[in-house]
Amino acid sequence: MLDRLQELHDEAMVRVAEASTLQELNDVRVAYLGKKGAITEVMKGMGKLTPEERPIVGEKANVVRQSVGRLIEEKEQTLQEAAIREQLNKESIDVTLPGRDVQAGGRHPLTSVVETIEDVFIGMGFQVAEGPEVETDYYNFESLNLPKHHPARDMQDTFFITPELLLRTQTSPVQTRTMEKHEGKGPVKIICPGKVYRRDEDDATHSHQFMQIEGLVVGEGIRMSDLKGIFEKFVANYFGPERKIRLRPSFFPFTEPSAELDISCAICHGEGCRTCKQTGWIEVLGSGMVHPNVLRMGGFDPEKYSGFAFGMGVERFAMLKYGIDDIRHFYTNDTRFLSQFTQE
Ligand code: 2NL
Repeated sequence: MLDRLQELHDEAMVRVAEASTLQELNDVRVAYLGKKGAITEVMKGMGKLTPEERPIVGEKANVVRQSVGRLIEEKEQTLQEAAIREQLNKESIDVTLPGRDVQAGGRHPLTSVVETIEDVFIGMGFQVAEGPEVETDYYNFESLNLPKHHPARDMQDTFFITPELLLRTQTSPVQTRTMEKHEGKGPVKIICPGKVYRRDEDDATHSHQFMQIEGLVVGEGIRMSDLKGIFEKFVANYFGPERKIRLRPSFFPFTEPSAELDISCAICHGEGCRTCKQTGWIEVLGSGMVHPNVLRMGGFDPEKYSGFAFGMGVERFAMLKYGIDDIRHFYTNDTRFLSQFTQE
Protein backbone atom coordinates (compact mmCIF):
# COMPACT_ATOMS: atom_id res chain seq x y z
CA MET A 1 0.00 0.00 0.00
CA LEU A 2 2.84 2.33 0.74
CA ASP A 3 4.23 1.69 -2.73
CA ARG A 4 0.80 2.24 -4.27
CA LEU A 5 0.51 5.60 -2.49
CA GLN A 6 3.95 6.67 -3.68
CA GLU A 7 3.04 5.59 -7.20
CA LEU A 8 -0.17 7.64 -7.11
CA HIS A 9 1.78 10.61 -5.76
CA ASP A 10 4.33 10.50 -8.61
CA GLU A 11 1.58 9.97 -11.18
CA ALA A 12 -0.42 12.93 -9.83
CA MET A 13 2.72 15.10 -9.88
CA VAL A 14 3.17 14.43 -13.60
CA ARG A 15 -0.48 15.10 -14.39
CA VAL A 16 -0.48 18.36 -12.40
CA ALA A 17 2.60 19.47 -14.32
CA GLU A 18 0.91 18.58 -17.62
CA ALA A 19 -2.38 20.35 -16.87
CA SER A 20 -2.48 23.51 -18.95
CA THR A 21 -5.94 24.81 -18.05
CA LEU A 22 -7.87 25.25 -14.83
CA GLN A 23 -10.41 22.72 -16.13
CA GLU A 24 -7.71 20.07 -16.67
CA LEU A 25 -6.29 20.79 -13.23
CA ASN A 26 -9.68 20.32 -11.67
CA ASP A 27 -10.01 16.97 -13.45
CA VAL A 28 -6.73 15.91 -11.79
CA ARG A 29 -8.02 17.00 -8.38
CA VAL A 30 -11.18 14.94 -8.83
CA ALA A 31 -9.19 11.91 -10.12
CA TYR A 32 -6.92 11.74 -7.05
CA LEU A 33 -8.46 13.63 -4.15
CA GLY A 34 -12.18 13.54 -5.01
CA LYS A 35 -14.69 11.37 -3.14
CA LYS A 36 -14.02 8.58 -5.62
CA GLY A 37 -10.44 9.64 -6.32
CA ALA A 38 -7.56 7.11 -6.45
CA ILE A 39 -5.92 8.26 -3.18
CA THR A 40 -9.28 8.37 -1.41
CA GLU A 41 -10.01 4.83 -2.57
CA VAL A 42 -6.68 3.60 -1.10
CA MET A 43 -7.49 5.22 2.24
CA LYS A 44 -10.89 3.50 2.26
CA GLY A 45 -9.03 0.17 2.18
CA MET A 46 -7.12 0.93 5.39
CA GLY A 47 -9.70 -0.93 7.53
CA LYS A 48 -8.22 -4.22 6.32
CA LEU A 49 -4.74 -3.41 7.69
CA THR A 50 -3.32 -4.65 10.96
CA PRO A 51 -3.21 -2.21 13.89
CA GLU A 52 0.58 -1.97 13.43
CA GLU A 53 0.40 -1.14 9.74
CA ARG A 54 -2.49 1.32 10.00
CA PRO A 55 -0.63 4.38 11.49
CA ILE A 56 2.27 4.01 9.06
CA VAL A 57 0.05 3.79 6.02
CA GLY A 58 -2.20 6.49 7.49
CA GLU A 59 0.68 8.88 7.86
CA LYS A 60 1.94 8.17 4.34
CA ALA A 61 -1.56 8.69 2.97
CA ASN A 62 -1.82 12.07 4.71
CA VAL A 63 1.58 13.16 3.46
CA VAL A 64 0.66 12.15 -0.10
CA ARG A 65 -2.76 13.87 0.11
CA GLN A 66 -1.24 17.09 1.43
CA SER A 67 1.58 17.05 -1.06
CA VAL A 68 -0.74 16.50 -4.04
CA GLY A 69 -3.14 19.11 -2.62
CA ARG A 70 -0.33 21.66 -2.37
CA LEU A 71 0.90 20.90 -5.88
CA ILE A 72 -2.60 21.47 -7.26
CA GLU A 73 -2.97 24.75 -5.32
CA GLU A 74 0.36 26.06 -6.56
CA LYS A 75 -0.46 25.09 -10.12
CA GLU A 76 -3.88 26.68 -9.79
CA GLN A 77 -2.31 29.99 -8.82
CA THR A 78 0.12 29.81 -11.74
CA LEU A 79 -2.69 29.08 -14.19
CA GLN A 80 -4.86 31.88 -12.79
CA GLU A 81 -2.03 34.36 -13.09
CA ALA A 82 -1.41 33.23 -16.66
CA ALA A 83 -5.09 33.65 -17.48
CA ILE A 84 -5.11 37.20 -16.08
CA ARG A 85 -1.94 38.04 -17.95
CA GLU A 86 -3.41 36.76 -21.19
CA GLN A 87 -6.59 38.77 -20.68
CA LEU A 88 -4.58 41.93 -19.96
CA ASN A 89 -2.54 41.39 -23.09
CA LYS A 90 -5.67 40.96 -25.17
CA GLU A 91 -7.26 44.11 -23.75
CA SER A 92 -4.22 46.34 -23.83
CA ILE A 93 -4.77 49.87 -25.10
CA ASP A 94 -2.18 51.72 -27.11
CA VAL A 95 -2.42 55.15 -25.53
CA THR A 96 -0.16 56.62 -28.20
CA LEU A 97 -2.71 55.98 -31.00
CA PRO A 98 -4.41 59.16 -32.26
CA GLY A 99 -8.00 59.58 -30.98
CA ARG A 100 -11.07 59.29 -33.18
CA ASP A 101 -12.50 62.60 -34.36
CA VAL A 102 -15.77 63.47 -32.61
CA GLN A 103 -18.10 65.40 -34.87
CA ALA A 104 -19.62 68.06 -32.64
CA GLY A 105 -22.88 69.64 -33.70
CA GLY A 106 -23.69 73.31 -33.48
CA ARG A 107 -26.55 75.74 -33.44
CA HIS A 108 -28.62 75.86 -36.62
CA PRO A 109 -28.21 79.32 -38.20
CA LEU A 110 -31.97 79.96 -37.83
CA THR A 111 -31.76 79.15 -34.11
CA SER A 112 -28.97 81.65 -33.56
CA VAL A 113 -30.83 84.37 -35.46
CA VAL A 114 -33.99 83.68 -33.40
CA GLU A 115 -31.97 83.82 -30.16
CA THR A 116 -30.27 87.08 -31.14
CA ILE A 117 -33.62 88.70 -32.03
CA GLU A 118 -35.17 87.38 -28.81
CA ASP A 119 -32.32 88.91 -26.80
CA VAL A 120 -32.85 92.33 -28.41
CA PHE A 121 -36.57 92.30 -27.56
CA ILE A 122 -36.06 90.85 -24.07
CA GLY A 123 -33.72 93.82 -23.54
CA MET A 124 -36.68 96.11 -24.30
CA GLY A 125 -38.95 94.37 -21.77
CA PHE A 126 -40.69 91.84 -24.02
CA GLN A 127 -41.55 88.30 -22.94
CA VAL A 128 -41.24 85.25 -25.20
CA ALA A 129 -44.46 83.26 -25.77
CA GLU A 130 -44.93 79.99 -27.63
CA GLY A 131 -47.93 77.94 -28.73
CA PRO A 132 -49.13 74.95 -30.80
CA GLU A 133 -48.28 74.47 -34.49
CA VAL A 134 -51.55 72.63 -35.09
CA GLU A 135 -54.19 75.32 -34.65
CA THR A 136 -57.90 75.79 -34.93
CA ASP A 137 -59.49 77.81 -37.67
CA TYR A 138 -60.66 80.22 -34.97
CA TYR A 139 -57.22 81.16 -33.63
CA ASN A 140 -55.42 81.15 -36.97
CA PHE A 141 -58.04 83.14 -38.93
CA GLU A 142 -61.28 84.14 -37.20
CA SER A 143 -59.72 85.85 -34.17
CA LEU A 144 -57.44 87.80 -36.50
CA ASN A 145 -60.25 89.52 -38.34
CA LEU A 146 -60.29 86.94 -41.10
CA PRO A 147 -63.85 85.55 -41.03
CA LYS A 148 -64.75 82.56 -43.22
CA HIS A 149 -64.87 83.46 -46.94
CA HIS A 150 -62.66 86.54 -46.42
CA PRO A 151 -60.71 87.04 -49.68
CA ALA A 152 -57.37 87.34 -47.84
CA ARG A 153 -57.94 83.88 -46.38
CA ASP A 154 -56.70 81.99 -49.37
CA MET A 155 -57.58 78.33 -48.88
CA GLN A 156 -54.92 77.44 -51.44
CA ASP A 157 -52.20 78.60 -49.03
CA THR A 158 -53.18 76.59 -45.94
CA PHE A 159 -52.48 73.00 -44.94
CA PHE A 160 -55.80 71.80 -43.53
CA ILE A 161 -55.95 68.70 -41.33
CA THR A 162 -59.74 68.79 -40.92
CA PRO A 163 -62.11 71.65 -41.89
CA GLU A 164 -61.49 73.10 -38.41
CA LEU A 165 -57.84 72.09 -37.77
CA LEU A 166 -54.81 73.34 -39.69
CA LEU A 167 -51.07 73.98 -39.55
CA ARG A 168 -50.74 77.59 -38.42
CA THR A 169 -49.87 79.97 -41.26
CA GLN A 170 -48.47 82.57 -38.84
CA THR A 171 -47.61 82.76 -35.13
CA SER A 172 -50.41 85.29 -34.45
CA PRO A 173 -52.60 82.59 -32.82
CA VAL A 174 -50.08 82.56 -29.95
CA GLN A 175 -50.70 86.27 -29.55
CA THR A 176 -54.49 86.01 -29.46
CA ARG A 177 -54.18 83.12 -26.99
CA THR A 178 -51.92 85.33 -24.83
CA MET A 179 -54.39 88.23 -25.02
CA GLU A 180 -57.17 85.88 -23.83
CA LYS A 181 -55.04 84.87 -20.82
CA HIS A 182 -54.67 88.53 -19.82
CA GLU A 183 -58.49 88.74 -19.48
CA GLY A 184 -58.74 92.26 -20.82
CA LYS A 185 -56.02 93.72 -18.62
CA GLY A 186 -52.83 95.19 -20.08
CA PRO A 187 -50.05 95.59 -20.68
CA VAL A 188 -49.13 92.77 -23.05
CA LYS A 189 -45.61 92.90 -24.46
CA ILE A 190 -44.58 89.66 -26.18
CA ILE A 191 -42.73 88.17 -29.10
CA CYS A 192 -43.71 84.80 -30.52
CA PRO A 193 -41.09 82.83 -32.44
CA GLY A 194 -41.98 79.56 -34.14
CA LYS A 195 -42.49 77.43 -37.23
CA VAL A 196 -45.31 78.29 -39.61
CA TYR A 197 -46.59 76.51 -42.73
CA ARG A 198 -47.88 77.63 -46.12
CA ARG A 199 -48.81 75.63 -49.19
CA ASP A 200 -46.16 77.22 -51.37
CA GLU A 201 -44.16 75.72 -54.20
CA ASP A 202 -40.60 75.61 -52.74
CA ASP A 203 -38.05 77.75 -54.59
CA ALA A 204 -35.04 79.97 -53.78
CA THR A 205 -37.16 82.43 -51.76
CA HIS A 206 -40.18 80.33 -50.68
CA SER A 207 -40.42 77.40 -48.30
CA HIS A 208 -43.61 75.59 -47.24
CA GLN A 209 -42.22 75.64 -43.69
CA PHE A 210 -40.48 78.69 -42.30
CA MET A 211 -39.70 80.49 -39.05
CA GLN A 212 -41.59 83.58 -38.02
CA ILE A 213 -41.26 85.98 -35.14
CA GLU A 214 -44.26 88.12 -34.37
CA GLY A 215 -44.52 90.80 -31.73
CA LEU A 216 -47.49 92.33 -29.90
CA VAL A 217 -47.76 95.27 -27.54
CA VAL A 218 -51.15 96.13 -26.01
CA GLY A 219 -51.65 98.85 -23.42
CA GLU A 220 -53.40 102.12 -22.68
CA GLY A 221 -52.37 104.93 -25.00
CA ILE A 222 -50.11 102.83 -27.28
CA ARG A 223 -49.52 104.81 -30.48
CA MET A 224 -47.85 104.44 -33.87
CA SER A 225 -44.87 106.41 -32.48
CA ASP A 226 -44.31 103.59 -29.94
CA LEU A 227 -44.11 101.14 -32.82
CA LYS A 228 -41.58 103.37 -34.59
CA GLY A 229 -39.51 103.80 -31.41
CA ILE A 230 -39.29 100.04 -30.85
CA PHE A 231 -38.27 99.52 -34.50
CA GLU A 232 -35.53 102.20 -34.22
CA LYS A 233 -34.06 100.42 -31.20
CA PHE A 234 -34.45 96.97 -32.73
CA VAL A 235 -32.75 97.92 -36.02
CA ALA A 236 -29.91 99.77 -34.24
CA ASN A 237 -29.30 96.74 -32.03
CA TYR A 238 -29.62 93.99 -34.62
CA PHE A 239 -28.35 95.60 -37.85
CA GLY A 240 -26.23 98.42 -36.39
CA PRO A 241 -26.81 102.10 -35.47
CA GLU A 242 -25.78 103.37 -38.92
CA ARG A 243 -28.88 101.88 -40.59
CA LYS A 244 -31.75 104.26 -41.40
CA ILE A 245 -35.37 103.09 -41.19
CA ARG A 246 -38.56 104.06 -42.97
CA LEU A 247 -42.21 103.03 -42.65
CA ARG A 248 -44.14 102.45 -45.85
CA PRO A 249 -47.99 102.15 -45.97
CA SER A 250 -49.25 98.61 -46.42
CA PHE A 251 -52.26 96.41 -45.70
CA PHE A 252 -52.93 93.50 -43.36
CA PRO A 253 -56.43 92.40 -42.30
CA PHE A 254 -55.40 92.33 -38.60
CA THR A 255 -53.85 95.81 -38.41
CA GLU A 256 -55.14 99.30 -39.26
CA PRO A 257 -53.23 101.30 -40.28
CA SER A 258 -50.54 98.91 -41.53
CA ALA A 259 -46.94 99.62 -42.45
CA GLU A 260 -43.94 97.86 -43.84
CA LEU A 261 -40.54 98.52 -42.24
CA ASP A 262 -37.57 99.12 -44.54
CA ILE A 263 -33.92 99.56 -43.55
CA SER A 264 -31.27 101.31 -45.62
CA CYS A 265 -29.16 98.94 -47.69
CA ALA A 266 -25.80 98.25 -46.05
CA ILE A 267 -24.21 97.07 -49.28
CA CYS A 268 -24.71 100.20 -51.44
CA HIS A 269 -25.63 102.68 -48.66
CA GLY A 270 -28.66 103.83 -50.64
CA GLU A 271 -26.98 104.03 -54.03
CA GLY A 272 -28.93 101.03 -55.37
CA CYS A 273 -27.60 97.50 -55.90
CA ARG A 274 -28.72 93.92 -56.55
CA THR A 275 -29.54 93.15 -52.89
CA CYS A 276 -31.91 96.12 -52.56
CA LYS A 277 -33.16 95.77 -56.16
CA GLN A 278 -31.81 99.27 -56.96
CA THR A 279 -34.09 100.92 -54.37
CA GLY A 280 -31.53 101.59 -51.61
CA TRP A 281 -33.98 100.02 -49.11
CA ILE A 282 -34.53 96.49 -47.83
CA GLU A 283 -37.93 95.34 -46.54
CA VAL A 284 -37.60 93.63 -43.15
CA LEU A 285 -41.04 93.26 -41.57
CA GLY A 286 -44.77 93.98 -41.70
CA SER A 287 -46.57 95.78 -38.91
CA GLY A 288 -49.43 98.01 -37.85
CA MET A 289 -51.81 99.13 -35.15
CA VAL A 290 -53.86 96.16 -33.94
CA HIS A 291 -57.32 96.19 -35.56
CA PRO A 292 -60.11 96.97 -33.03
CA ASN A 293 -61.85 93.70 -33.99
CA VAL A 294 -58.71 91.74 -33.09
CA LEU A 295 -58.42 93.52 -29.71
CA ARG A 296 -62.08 92.82 -29.01
CA MET A 297 -61.79 89.13 -29.88
CA GLY A 298 -58.72 88.92 -27.64
CA GLY A 299 -60.86 90.23 -24.75
CA PHE A 300 -59.62 93.84 -24.76
CA ASP A 301 -61.84 96.92 -24.92
CA PRO A 302 -60.67 98.86 -28.02
CA GLU A 303 -62.09 102.07 -26.50
CA LYS A 304 -59.63 101.75 -23.62
CA TYR A 305 -56.74 99.79 -25.09
CA SER A 306 -54.68 100.05 -28.24
CA GLY A 307 -51.68 98.18 -29.51
CA PHE A 308 -49.25 97.48 -32.29
CA ALA A 309 -48.05 94.24 -33.82
CA PHE A 310 -45.44 93.09 -36.28
CA GLY A 311 -44.25 89.97 -38.04
CA MET A 312 -40.98 88.97 -39.66
CA GLY A 313 -39.60 85.99 -41.53
CA VAL A 314 -36.49 84.68 -39.78
CA GLU A 315 -35.00 83.06 -42.93
CA ARG A 316 -34.94 86.45 -44.63
CA PHE A 317 -33.01 87.91 -41.70
CA ALA A 318 -30.53 85.04 -41.75
CA MET A 319 -30.13 85.29 -45.55
CA LEU A 320 -29.41 89.04 -45.28
CA LYS A 321 -27.01 88.54 -42.38
CA TYR A 322 -24.96 85.71 -43.93
CA GLY A 323 -25.48 86.41 -47.64
CA ILE A 324 -27.35 83.11 -48.25
CA ASP A 325 -29.01 83.00 -51.68
CA ASP A 326 -31.40 80.06 -51.35
CA ILE A 327 -33.91 79.51 -48.51
CA ARG A 328 -33.85 75.72 -49.14
CA HIS A 329 -30.34 75.53 -47.62
CA PHE A 330 -31.93 75.91 -44.16
CA TYR A 331 -33.96 72.72 -44.56
CA THR A 332 -31.86 70.33 -46.64
CA ASN A 333 -29.43 69.80 -43.72
CA ASP A 334 -26.32 69.49 -45.87
CA THR A 335 -23.51 69.50 -43.29
CA ARG A 336 -21.27 71.43 -45.71
CA PHE A 337 -23.77 74.28 -45.28
CA LEU A 338 -24.53 73.78 -41.58
CA SER A 339 -20.91 73.35 -40.44
CA GLN A 340 -20.17 76.92 -41.52
CA PHE A 341 -22.30 78.12 -38.61
CA THR A 342 -21.10 75.83 -35.81
CA GLN A 343 -19.30 78.69 -34.05
CA GLU A 344 -22.47 80.82 -33.85
C1 2NL B 1 -45.46 89.72 -42.21
C2 2NL B 1 -46.47 90.53 -41.52
C3 2NL B 1 -47.62 90.80 -39.48
C4 2NL B 1 -49.00 90.93 -37.53
C5 2NL B 1 -48.15 90.23 -38.36
C6 2NL B 1 -50.54 90.61 -35.67
C7 2NL B 1 -50.88 89.79 -34.63
C8 2NL B 1 -51.95 90.14 -33.83
C9 2NL B 1 -52.65 91.25 -34.07
C10 2NL B 1 -52.27 92.03 -35.12
CL1 2NL B 1 -52.39 89.12 -32.56
N1 2NL B 1 -51.23 91.70 -35.91
N2 2NL B 1 -49.48 90.28 -36.42
C11 2NL B 1 -49.30 92.24 -37.82
C12 2NL B 1 -48.77 92.81 -38.97
C13 2NL B 1 -47.93 92.11 -39.82
O1 2NL B 1 -46.80 90.04 -40.25
O2 2NL B 1 -45.03 90.07 -43.27
N3 2NL B 1 -45.02 88.63 -41.63
C14 2NL B 1 -44.05 87.76 -42.17
